[in-house]
Amino acid sequence: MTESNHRKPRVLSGVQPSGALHIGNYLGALLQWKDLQDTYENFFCVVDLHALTVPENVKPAVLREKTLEVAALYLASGIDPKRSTVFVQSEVSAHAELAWVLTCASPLGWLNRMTQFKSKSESAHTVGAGLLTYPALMAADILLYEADQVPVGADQKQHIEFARDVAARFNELYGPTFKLPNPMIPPTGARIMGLDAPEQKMSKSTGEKAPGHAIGLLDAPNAVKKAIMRAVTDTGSELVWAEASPGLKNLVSIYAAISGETPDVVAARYEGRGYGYLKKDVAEAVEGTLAPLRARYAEIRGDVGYLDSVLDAGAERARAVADPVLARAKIAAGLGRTR
Ligand code: AQP
Repeated sequence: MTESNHRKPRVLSGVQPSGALHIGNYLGALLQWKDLQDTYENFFCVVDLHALTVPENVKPAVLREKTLEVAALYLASGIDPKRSTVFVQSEVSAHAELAWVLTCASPLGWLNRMTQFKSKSESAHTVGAGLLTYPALMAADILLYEADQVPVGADQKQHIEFARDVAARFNELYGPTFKLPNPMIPPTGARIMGLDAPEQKMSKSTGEKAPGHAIGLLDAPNAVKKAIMRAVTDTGSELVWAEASPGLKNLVSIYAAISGETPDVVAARYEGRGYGYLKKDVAEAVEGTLAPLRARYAEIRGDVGYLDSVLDAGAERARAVADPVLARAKIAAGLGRTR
């Protein structure tokens, strides 16, 4: 842990290639990643091992394609591979190896308490063990890079607290080994709700099944507009911010996260006006963000070999950081013959 005193602080984050990325993933995660690139040393991975936790949801050929899609969306969102290390989690074997070591250090009670496990296991056809031990894999992702900060949406806060707790437990069991990470959650856009059901978080997996739930980053302009214009609000017709329903608050949050204003400032402009004005402006703001992103995405996917070269170089850089940390953890735990 000594070299960490001499380097830029580090950031690690990732997205699962478990479906089509949506505006919540963008506003909660990707948008903040982009702005961290000059201040931090950044590691952004496509966490494909996590996408296996509900295997029925992602067929192998789809997983391969989604992995490339997510990586290309990172770059299209402004992640610069010269300043940030972009890689695929399963191509750096230290993640799976450390995940086992941390799974063994994870009390079952802690895993059982995770709200994401509870909600995902309710809807899963068969509940795989990986769904339960997912936070230990996520802890491995973070701890391998000695990340200082983990920029995520609000739903991942509990998993980062778990990573801190398991790191502290490992350090207690085997001596100081891991640095404890901190969550970095944006003030606005950290929890974008489903457009069809604003009491539920917008999620990739629900978006795959329910049209009108999510705004996909690669959705066609008319689909984006339609989803926003049809977003569930309430039976009123003019905005009264003090009494706004979850659906209206969600639309205002989306606008505020894109414009960089606070929700109160945005809402003040629409106070007493019909919901249609707000929806129309949200649709324009979202399209203003997505149009250039889609164009850049098409360029990246059209440049044969470019994405592979970025991911090959990223995996190599990631291994150079992760492998020594894994080796240190294995020695600390008494694994293998090296002292
Ligand atoms: N609705 C959301 N609002 C704000 N941020 C969100 N994130 C997810 N949903 C929202 C953030 O996006 C990043 C990537 O998430 P993930 O792929 O690791 O998994 P997740 O949090 O479980 O995301 P989804 O979209 O709900 O996917 P599925 O349906 O596959 O589980 C994280 O930083 C997350 O906080």
